[in-house]
Amino acid sequence: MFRPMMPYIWVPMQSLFDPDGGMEALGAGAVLLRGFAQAHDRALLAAIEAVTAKAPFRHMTTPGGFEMSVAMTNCGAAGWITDRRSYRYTADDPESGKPWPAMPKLFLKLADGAADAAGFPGFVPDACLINRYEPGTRLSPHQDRDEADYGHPIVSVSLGLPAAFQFGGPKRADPMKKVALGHGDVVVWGGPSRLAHHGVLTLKSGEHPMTGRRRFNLTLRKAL
Ligand code: MD6
Ligand code: FE
Repeated sequence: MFRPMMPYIWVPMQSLFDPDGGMEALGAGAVLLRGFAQAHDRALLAAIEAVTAKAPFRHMTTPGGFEMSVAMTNCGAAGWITDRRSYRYTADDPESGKPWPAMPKLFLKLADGAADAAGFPGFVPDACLINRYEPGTRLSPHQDRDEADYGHPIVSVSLGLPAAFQFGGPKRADPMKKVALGHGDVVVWGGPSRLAHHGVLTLKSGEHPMTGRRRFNLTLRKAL
């Protein structure tokens, strides 16, 4: 079957996850699927609760010695961590010494559905980083480059308070566009955008009916 390679020539498709068919191109290979995860919000939040009961949120330290304001945990065969040594993926949660909790089936289903809608069929992530933002926290611009194969896309799911997401290019100096990510929004990127710089500006104060004063982000990757 013919699969178009570039998002800007794609015709928006309907799917179970995306009744409105809302699709916006952020760049070559990068698509924002507005509200794609909304119908599953309750189940996603319950799955986050179940994961964090086993692997609680924590503030990790960068190799440069800074504590991250965003709290993080993981599920899946591999989990992304940072400490004084390096940024890397581990099979075990360093806090417990036990394997990261299993990836919930719903995460796999959502990741595959979103990647497929964005033109990357057959995406099977083995790592899900879960980020928790509170008002005043931010994530400085970075590239996701600790994965073995940049041929796989990344699927990112936002829940709760809205965030201003910055999306740039492969060079740090490339201009960044700002895009609002709200509850249920999903971003998929790969191909020419896989190494785009991106970040999250300081979360504004607010109250979300389902998450209170918090934003959650799931970043699903094929790391190994
Ligand atoms: C966030 N997201 O939205 C942070 N990385 O809270 C990311 O760092 C990210 O959304 C790679 C691909 C998609 C992302
Ligand atoms: Fe990232």
